[in-house]
Parts: sequence; structure tokens; C-alpha cells
Amino acid sequence: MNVFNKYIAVLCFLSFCGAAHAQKTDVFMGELVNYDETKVPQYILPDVLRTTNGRTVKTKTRWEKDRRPEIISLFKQHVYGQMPGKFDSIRFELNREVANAMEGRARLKEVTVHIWNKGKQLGIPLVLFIPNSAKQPAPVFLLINNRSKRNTDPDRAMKSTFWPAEMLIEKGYAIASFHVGDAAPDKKDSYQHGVLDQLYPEMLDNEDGMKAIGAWAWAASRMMDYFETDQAIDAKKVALVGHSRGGKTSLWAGALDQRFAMVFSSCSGSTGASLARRQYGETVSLINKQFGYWFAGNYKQYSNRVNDLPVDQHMLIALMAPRPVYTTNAAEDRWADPRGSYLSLLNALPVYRLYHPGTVLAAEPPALNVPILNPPIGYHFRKGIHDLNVYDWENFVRFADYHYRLK
Ligand code: GTR
Repeated sequence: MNVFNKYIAVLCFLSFCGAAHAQKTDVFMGELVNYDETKVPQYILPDVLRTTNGRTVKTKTRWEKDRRPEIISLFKQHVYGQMPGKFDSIRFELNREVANAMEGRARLKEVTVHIWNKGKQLGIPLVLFIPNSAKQPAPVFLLINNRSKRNTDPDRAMKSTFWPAEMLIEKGYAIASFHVGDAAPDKKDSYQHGVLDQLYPEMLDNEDGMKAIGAWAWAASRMMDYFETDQAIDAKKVALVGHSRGGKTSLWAGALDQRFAMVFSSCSGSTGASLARRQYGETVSLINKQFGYWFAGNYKQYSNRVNDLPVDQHMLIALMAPRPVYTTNAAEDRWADPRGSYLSLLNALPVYRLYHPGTVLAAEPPALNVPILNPPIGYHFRKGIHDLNVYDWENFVRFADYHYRLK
């Protein structure tokens, strides 16, 4: 049984017993998984505004020139791996276009983004619907799809709440998706077959080379390259969306590529939005054991000494500033440490305040299904399980509507 199924099985069992909140520990892969707030160890987060040589950043200029690049290199070196500098060429092939998709409400484009490097080529498919009602280039939501491709069926024979394309079109947004497997298969024995072995094999030899999450984030930026060429899309309004492992990726991609105007990260948990030092739910040790191929080899060094990490995940959130970022959690998803994810947002505030001095968030997470939409750091904690669903998307749209209007 994989961890996700095991987790669901444990949750079902707990709900059945009516004891979902009583169970405070679980054992997984030989480790005790903590769900007890009183057992969260004391920890000190790295100061997001203090440089490694001890200077405190007080202005956005110093943040942008000194601390921001430093944090990016720390995440590269210790967590997600180095990113490739360049490729030789890129070409966008329009494979199929349907002017009257969705009963006339949208134009469908199926594009393959071809990238060449050192004589080798990789093609990553992109599916895109653009609202026919748009009078000007449309803002777009790009989903990093880590589930079945059937969720983004271009023919709409299958409709999924994971990618509710009709709803987004109705609200005036374009919606797009690429599949992680086309950049790097999501399996520990084959993740290298794609971006890594075709274009950047050197990444596989280095302990700080990017692995699957780096490759997915890199692919998201290639989709952005495409949007910059499509006249029907407003490339200044590309919002990146990811769920769980895809949500870890949307944050990392948004940190690296500031062309993304907004980032949404659903239930991203460990090495996504949640603080590593809390060691609540999935820990660095457990994620490295099960999903080591997502991260740089160096990350394994921190499995049992998480307090030595020179970063924590609030610093990843801070890298979005001043752009709006929105994260979510679900009540039945303690594995992803909802509280630890909210605390990340709170601890990213000092950076947002360099740009928007009045930004405030309450000290405690909001009640269930009460979204925080107006600060540039948005959040909701909803009822239900680990998922990306219509409630999430509705709030993403409300958040985007609000923040794009402010611009
Ligand atoms: C889990 C994993 C989480 C999360 C999740 C998902 O099994 O432990 O970190 O990424 O998968 O992607 O659904």
C-alpha cells in the first residue's frame, strides 16, 4: 500500500470510529508520525530577513539584491537542486485547434512545447482553453497536473473537479495544464526519463542536481515561454496552480520564475508550504525515504537533523513577494500539517511588508471554510480530504479577481 492509500485507509478507519481527532500518532515506514500539537518540538526558524553574514535586510532593494538570491541558492543547494541555465532552442507546435469547443464557449489549443539541448529534444504537451467571450488577452490558470491525464481531457468527455475547465471559462479565465509525467515520470525508477536524461543529464550526477520537482518546475516555465507568444493570453496574468506534490512544485516554480503573477498551492504539506521544523505529519525524513527522487540528493542529509537546514518553508512563501500567493489545507489532511502551513504564511509576512506595509494575518489559522482573500497572502482551511476541488478553485478565482483588480 503506498503512503497515500495507507493514509486514506487510516483516516477512514478513524472517521468510522468517530475518533479522527483522538489518534495522535501513527507509525509509518518504521517512524512515529506525530499528530499531537503538544509534542511539536521547540524550534527556531531561520530569520527570513537576516543574511548568512548577519546583516538584517530592511528594504525591498536589499531583499531583492541580497537576501532573495541567497535564499534561492540555499533552496537549490539543500532542497530542490540546481536549475539548468539554458537550452539551445524552443519551438511551439500547434497540434490541434477547435474554435468552438465547450459548445462554443471556448477555443481549444493543444500545443507541444519542444525544447532542444545539445542535440537532444523533448516535447511537452500543453492543453489550453481560452474563453471566446474575451475581448482582450485572457488571464490564465496553469495547472501542474500530477494526477491522471483524464482530469484535463481536451474533448471534455470526462469532466473533473480537479480541473474544472468549464467553470474557469465561465468566469472569464483561460485554463491550461501540462502533465508532470511528460517532464519527469513520477516514479523513483524512471523519473530521469524526460527533462533530466534528455536535456540535462549532468543533473543526475550531482548531489545538488535537480530531480523530479526541479524538472516539473522547469517545465512550468517552458509553458510560460509559450504563453508569452500566444496573443490570446495575457502573459502578465499567468497563475500557477498545483496540488500536493504539484503544490510543492508550484511554489518552487513561482519562486524561481517571477513571470508567474500568482501562485496557488493546494495541500502541499512537507517541503511545500508546511514548516519542516514542526515535524508534524510527514517529516523530512519520511518524504526523503519515500520520495527521495523529488529532491536534490543533499536533502537526505537533513532527514535526521532538520534544525540544521539553512532554510524553512516560510522562506519559500516569502520568495513569492510581492506577488499574491494562496495556499490551502483540508481538515482531514493532518499528514500535510495544516497549522504548519499557516505558520509558514505568518512567518513570510516580514518580506511582504517590505512591499505592502499594512499586510496582516491573524495569529491563528481561520475557521473551517472561511477563506482569507484580501491580503496578498491568501489561505483557506476547508472541510474534507486531501484534494483539489471546486471549493478550492472557486476561491482561487475570487482571490485572482480581487488581486488582479488591484493592479
Ligand atoms: C503523499 C506525499 C505527500 C504529497 C502527496 C500527494 O503521498 O507523502 O508529500 O505530496 O503524496 O502528492 O498527493
